[in-house]
Amino acid sequence: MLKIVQTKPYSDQKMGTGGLRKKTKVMMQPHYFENFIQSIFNTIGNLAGKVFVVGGDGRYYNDKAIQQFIKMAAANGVSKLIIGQNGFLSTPASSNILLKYKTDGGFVFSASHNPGGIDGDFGVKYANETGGQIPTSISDKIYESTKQITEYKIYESADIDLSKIGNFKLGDMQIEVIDSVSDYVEMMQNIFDFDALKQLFQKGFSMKFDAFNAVTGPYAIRIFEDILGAKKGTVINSQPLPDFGGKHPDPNLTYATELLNIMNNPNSPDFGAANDGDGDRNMILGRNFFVSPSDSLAILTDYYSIIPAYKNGIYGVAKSCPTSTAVQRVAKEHNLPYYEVPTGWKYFVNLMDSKRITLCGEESFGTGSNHIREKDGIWAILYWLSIIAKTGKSVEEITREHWKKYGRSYYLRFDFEGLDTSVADKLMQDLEARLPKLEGKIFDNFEVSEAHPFIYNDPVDKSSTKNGLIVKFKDGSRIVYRLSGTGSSGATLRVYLEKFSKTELDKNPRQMLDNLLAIAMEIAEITERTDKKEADIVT
Ligand code: G16
Repeated sequence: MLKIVQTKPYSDQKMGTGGLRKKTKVMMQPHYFENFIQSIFNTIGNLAGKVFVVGGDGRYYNDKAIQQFIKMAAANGVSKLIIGQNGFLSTPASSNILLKYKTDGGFVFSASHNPGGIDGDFGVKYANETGGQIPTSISDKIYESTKQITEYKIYESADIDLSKIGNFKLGDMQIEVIDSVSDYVEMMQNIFDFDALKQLFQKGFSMKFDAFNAVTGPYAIRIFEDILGAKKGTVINSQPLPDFGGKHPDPNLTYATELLNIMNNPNSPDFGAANDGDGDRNMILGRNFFVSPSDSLAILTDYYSIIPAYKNGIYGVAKSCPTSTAVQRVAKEHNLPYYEVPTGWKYFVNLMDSKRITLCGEESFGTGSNHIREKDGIWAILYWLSIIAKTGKSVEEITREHWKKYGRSYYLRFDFEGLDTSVADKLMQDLEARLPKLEGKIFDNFEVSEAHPFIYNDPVDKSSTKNGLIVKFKDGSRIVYRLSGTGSSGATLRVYLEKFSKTELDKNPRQMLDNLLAIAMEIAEITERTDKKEADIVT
């Protein structure tokens, strides 16, 4: 039975860098989730004939949210939903299904790398027919709609059993429950040479993959263990759990401690990797060796010609502004068009759709290509394995060779977390106002060559976006400041540091960047304004 529920707006439903992300308990407030979904439906308009892909990363409240979503979609006149079995779909798998079956959009219920559970975070990522998350012009309209909502529509009915693959109906709406993994596997088989990868494992190559008890476990087991023949037990924490087993599913040097402990000893496997909660981020490790995401993008680009899907050439390459300049040097060497966009995968989508780029990546552990319109964690791992299979070299050897050829961008990100939003906003505003006066100033041995906000003019839709503040120095070093757009409360100031060296290739990044860190703290008056003497997280 169709029901119309009266509701009142919430004032805080503005999407950030990757959809709406909130504390789980905030999302569970009466009508909160429903208001947001109805606002998206209202913004889309006529839903007759529309088909959407739906899934999530298995975190707490996923099951309830998906059932509510199904009932609201039916009540709003959606024609069909394609849903991952048990409600599971990784973000890259969802983008693939969305494009493969030419649907009108996709919903992934995930707060990505943020912790799950009732005391953790919950989120909604919404992609449109491009396969990528919606541009700001649309998310602004949705936000306006959330501020005016008075009612939502929902079907009153029993829950749909999502454990069974097959076709179902709710009212006039069709529901197809699909295997969450098989379309994704087929796509990977079309990109990479699976026979070469099988041979690698046959030769005794060993690896560990940490799925953090989130959505990628079933994908990783199917691909690495069942198909490629990696040893059973290669995938750890493979069972998706509502609270991720208490783990923080953020693949970086701070949170992937279990995997780092496995990899940081002389008898470790040859290769280590992890994905985040919804499977779009990746971390790459060798034996006792970490590959920074910026270097990873540069190395993948350098080797594009060994990958079957890219061997005939790639359009170009892009990175987000705070990501290190390593890939820019590779683009120059290969004569590839090169772009720099604001933080947020959605900014790569126009460049892919207009055939300007094939590969792209970000410092925040995301790499991907135009096979879909999201970053893709398992894709990045298969790409690295392909390079290893082709060259017969270790992760460390491949990375050191890269530095030898191109020089090394020492790179780290410092996060100052839990800041009062007004303090953080004021810090950025005042810093922006001071930037013009910085040019020519000398701090320690560093002379400022440029200081300005990062402004991106999209070559396709002609929109203009300002995100982050850049201070560049004469020797090529850079500081980038920006506020995170993925937190669920308060503000996080991110300070990204990069120092390039052509000759010093074997230093400790922290030591190489220490002076620059002190300068970055001084320029932005971080301690005076936030009381923080050091960053909370360094990645
Ligand atoms: C999201 C976006 C990424 C972006 C990241 C940045 O990632 O999809 O493109 O790099 O946020 O986060 P922040 O604004 O906190 O720096 P995800 O994996 O959280 O969806």
